[in-house]
Amino acid sequence: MIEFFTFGSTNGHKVAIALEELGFPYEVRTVSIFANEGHSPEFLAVNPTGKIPVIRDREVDLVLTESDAILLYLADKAGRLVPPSGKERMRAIELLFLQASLQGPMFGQRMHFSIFSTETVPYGIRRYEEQGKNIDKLVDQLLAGRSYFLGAEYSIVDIAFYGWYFAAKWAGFEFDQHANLKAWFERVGSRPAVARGVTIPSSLPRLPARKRA
Ligand SMILES: N[C@@H](CCC(=O)N[C@@H](CS)C(=O)NCC(=O)O)C(=O)O
Repeated sequence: MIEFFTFGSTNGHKVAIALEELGFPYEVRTVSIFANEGHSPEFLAVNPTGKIPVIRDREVDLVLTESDAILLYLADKAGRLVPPSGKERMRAIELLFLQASLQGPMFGQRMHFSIFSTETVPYGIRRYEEQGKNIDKLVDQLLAGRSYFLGAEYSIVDIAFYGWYFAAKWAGFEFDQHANLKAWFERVGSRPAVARGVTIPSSLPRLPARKRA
């Protein structure tokens, strides 16, 4: 059994989608970020960063943090949704690093400055909205001539990128002018496991109005 510490937010939804796709039995432990439960002594003992998602795989006594590391672990455990070896596997890992080091942090800062910040900081809004647009352009190029990031096969790379695109759309950051990205977003979103995953343990919250620089 897998214990899944999560919340209704982007990085949690990525892991929820993977668990639903792969069909592992799991138990949800909701950690409310809004109530600061991630910083309780009990949760900090599980993950010192205070962040979700985290899984505990009781079968092998493993606690794992970082959403993309968790996606890779679950896909390897199931033997599905990631190439098992060779150049294709390295490409998948390269794209997971790209997601975790570029799309996640930049979209996260954009969400912070344009939506959640209690102050209006025009430089922060401009910088991260610009970064977001550059990433949309890059992702559109990466998806040119292919249905999914790795080609014809849906994989955990799609799940990794989908989490933040789902939140971007929710927050009103449009990317429909990029035809490859738009078609991929709809293709991935039409999967039943994806539709379920973005509601586990709850949907994204209603957001404050978007700020303008
Ligand atoms: N790099 C981490 C980021 C995790 C993350 O930022 N989680 C957010 C929710 S989506 C969180 O727990 N925020 C609460 C906090 O930072 O205190 C991952 O990919 O898992």
